[in-house]
Amino acid sequence: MAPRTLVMATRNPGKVRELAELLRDLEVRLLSLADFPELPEIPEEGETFAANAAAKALAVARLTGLPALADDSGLEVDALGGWPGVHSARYARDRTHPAAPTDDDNWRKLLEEMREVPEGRRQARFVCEIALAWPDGRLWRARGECPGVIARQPRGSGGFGYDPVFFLPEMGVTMAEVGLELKNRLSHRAKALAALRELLAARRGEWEGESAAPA
Ligand code: ITT
Repeated sequence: MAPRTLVMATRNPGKVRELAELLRDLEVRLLSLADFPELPEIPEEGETFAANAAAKALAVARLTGLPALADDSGLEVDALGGWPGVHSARYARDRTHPAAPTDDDNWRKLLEEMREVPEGRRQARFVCEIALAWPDGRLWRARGECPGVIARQPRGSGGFGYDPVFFLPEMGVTMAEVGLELKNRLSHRAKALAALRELLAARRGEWEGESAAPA
């Protein structure tokens, strides 16, 4: 029987680390875009997480001929009208930072934008849309959210992206302080993947026999 393989359609090493751990129990060979250096950049021009995740998963499935799992995610901050949202990865890009900003550039800009926002109005949520595409164009998707508030100072060194400034009030720590195991129990990514696995388990007959069996 051919090896069952799934491509994680991402170039973000933080996502690869978390997804690989979340999918560890599956009998699936996991690849990521690091294994396909020749693939072109896939433009993320959608206005929603769902549209971007679907576009990434479908493009990578078509280009590799393998089932592909994409994650489009970001941070929605109420006081900023939902920004940075789908712009999260490029939030700090401007004339002085024309190249891809680093995670630190992005959260520093966020703290600056939030400087005048009082306690009690700093609610935010991480959002993750997961899309799983087959090379023939079939697509499955699911969403997960994780609520929190924007801290005033960064804390912690785990995770990636905005984790150091994303405070979890019930736990009294930032997402960068909880460690991979706990993050993978409460994060937006973990919830989206759990929802996808439930969907796939409920509709097993529709994909069984494919080259990846993510349920
Ligand atoms: P790929 O498109 O290659 O997957 P990317 O980093 O460009 O990588 P997105 O367009 O989905 O991915 O942007 C996601 C951004 O949202 C990411 O760069 C972080 O800034 C932020 N983000 C998403 N999930 C996060 C998490 O779990 N913790 C902290 N920040 C997160």
